[in-house]
Amino acid sequence: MIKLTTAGESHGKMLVGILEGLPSNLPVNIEEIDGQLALRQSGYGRGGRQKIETDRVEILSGVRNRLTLGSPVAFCVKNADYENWRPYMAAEGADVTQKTLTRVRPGHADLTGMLKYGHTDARNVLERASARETAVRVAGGALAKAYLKQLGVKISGYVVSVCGIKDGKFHTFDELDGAKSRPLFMLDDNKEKQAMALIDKLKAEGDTAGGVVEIRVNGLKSGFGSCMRYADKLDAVLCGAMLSVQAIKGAEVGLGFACADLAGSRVHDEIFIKDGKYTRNTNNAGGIEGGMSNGEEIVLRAAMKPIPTLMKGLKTVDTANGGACVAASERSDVAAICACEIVLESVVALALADVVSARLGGDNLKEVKERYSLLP
Ligand code: EPS
Repeated sequence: MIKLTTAGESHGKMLVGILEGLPSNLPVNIEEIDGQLALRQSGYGRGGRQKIETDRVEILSGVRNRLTLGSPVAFCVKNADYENWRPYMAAEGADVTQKTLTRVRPGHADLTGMLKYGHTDARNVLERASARETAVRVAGGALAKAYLKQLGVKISGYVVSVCGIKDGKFHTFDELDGAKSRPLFMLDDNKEKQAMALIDKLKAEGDTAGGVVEIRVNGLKSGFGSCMRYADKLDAVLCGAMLSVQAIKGAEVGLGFACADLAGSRVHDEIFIKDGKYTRNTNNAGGIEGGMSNGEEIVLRAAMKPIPTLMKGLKTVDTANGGACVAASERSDVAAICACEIVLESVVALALADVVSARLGGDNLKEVKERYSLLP
């Protein structure tokens, strides 16, 4: 079992992760983790906070001389903004009469969290609900990717659409890498320019945008997941992981929602045999049949809602006095779809690493690789 636990508030001292279950002797490349963290901070449409932060991972335990020990890997990503927030956030004593938020934002965790946890200040909710938490999921995800890479399993993706501006083309797995050097991680130059212009317009209007991200898993052998236990169905596990990411409201596999509108003959991938190997000419199933990987590329898509902090503010209620008002906003990202893409790759890597290790077991990397190599 490979499991990540995270802790930390957006303007607290740091974010912390503990990743349990990695085998020993897995090479750990800190520069690679930092590279993923930098990608998570990149992308057109980000707000002022990213100018303050330069995220770096610090490994606290579980790794010696760039190799895992088999013990839990603990790590942190510090919040540079904590220096500005220490007087209001410090555990040892803070002024909680300042930086309060009661003009609760529609679409954020503010109101529901206040009611659930018994707070009169949404600050106590939003600090943890913030997508800042995803920084340590990306650090953990980089370790999960390193584990999967040892088995020849690679994860990549790109931004399919931003606020309805959609790249309708198919891209091969090898083409996806090119997305990371582009301003919106889109592969269609023309659509990306249109999306950037739309982000500029929304920014001027004090509004925000979401989008759709596609994640692909390449090189996974068949048989991961289960058709026997519903909770272990690979599609449920991977979509659940994606839906755990802040702002994700939809998830699909392969043709996804589109398959509901088509006849069976246009949906199911016919099976052939070539040189003694089963093949398919299409991949509408997105690499998962009966809750198990079928050896084809896994194709996942997730929909990110627009960020709920709008500079123009939506109508809401001030919980301090019950009066109608405009929701709070100090600064906001207009779009964080690139960050979302990296985070989705990371959570898919973490969930898949867990599925793989549940099937293979193995205390050291050699054992894991030998067991994987024995699978058909
Ligand atoms: C977030 C609000 C913004 C984002 C933040 C998520 O932060 P702030 O309130 O400091 O301006 O920038 O995301 C990050 C800090 C990050 O690193 O991704 C929210 O409310 O969810």
